[in-house]
Amino acid sequence: MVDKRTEQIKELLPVYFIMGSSNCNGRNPVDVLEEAIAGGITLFQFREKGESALTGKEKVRLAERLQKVCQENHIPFIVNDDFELAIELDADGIHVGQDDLAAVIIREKFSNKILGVSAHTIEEAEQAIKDGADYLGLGPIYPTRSKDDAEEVAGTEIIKRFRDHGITLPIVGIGGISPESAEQVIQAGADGVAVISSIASSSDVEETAKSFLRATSK
Ligand code: TZP
Ligand code: MG
Repeated sequence: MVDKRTEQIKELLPVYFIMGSSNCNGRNPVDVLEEAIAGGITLFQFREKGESALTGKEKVRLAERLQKVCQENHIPFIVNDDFELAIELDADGIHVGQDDLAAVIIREKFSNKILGVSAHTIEEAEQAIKDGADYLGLGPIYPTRSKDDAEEVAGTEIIKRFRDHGITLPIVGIGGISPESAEQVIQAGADGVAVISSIASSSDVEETAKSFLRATSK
C-alpha cells in the first residue's frame, strides 16, 4: 500500500522549478518565481550556485524574498544543499546530492521536512531510501548547461531501470528537460520533472510553466 506521505510528495513533484539568481538572465528572481507560480509550478527549490552566486547576507536575503512568495502561494520552499540556510529559514525541505551532508544526518535533525536526494546508481538510491529520503532526483536525463559538474547523460532509461528494480519512492527526472520532452520522462516512470533553464530563462515564463503542467498531467 502506498502511504499518505508518499502520495502527498508525489502531488508536489509534477513541475518542480529550481532556480537561483544566475539562472534568470539578469531578471529579478522574484518576478521569475511569481510568473512560474502563475503558470502552475508545484514545488520550488532555491539553488544559488555558480560564479556569480550571491553569498552571505545577500544570499539569505534573496532566499527570504523567494520563500515569502512561495508561502503566499502555498508552494513548498526547498533549499538546495545549504542545510544551515534551510534551518535558519525553517524551509519546507532540503535537497542534497551525494557530496553534500549525508541524508541520514539531515533526516535526524529535520524529521518532518521534505528531503530529496540526487542518486545516479541503484545503490545510492537504496541508501537514500534507508536514510529517509522522500523523493529521488535522477539525471541528467538530457544534456544540461545548468550544472558544471553534471554526471554523464543518463537518458530516461535510468528512470525505467530504477522502477524495474522495484524502487517505488517518488522520482523526479532532471537535466535538460523541455515541455516537449517532459512527457517521455513521466512515461518512463517519473512523478515529475525538475527544471531550471527551460523555465527560468524563458521569454514567457508563465506560458512555459503551463506547458510543463500540461505535459506532466497527460
Ligand atoms: N542536476 C542534474 S542536471 C541539473 C542538476 C541541478 C541541472 C538542470 O538544469 P536544466 O537547466 O533544467 O538542464
Ligand atoms: Mg548538491
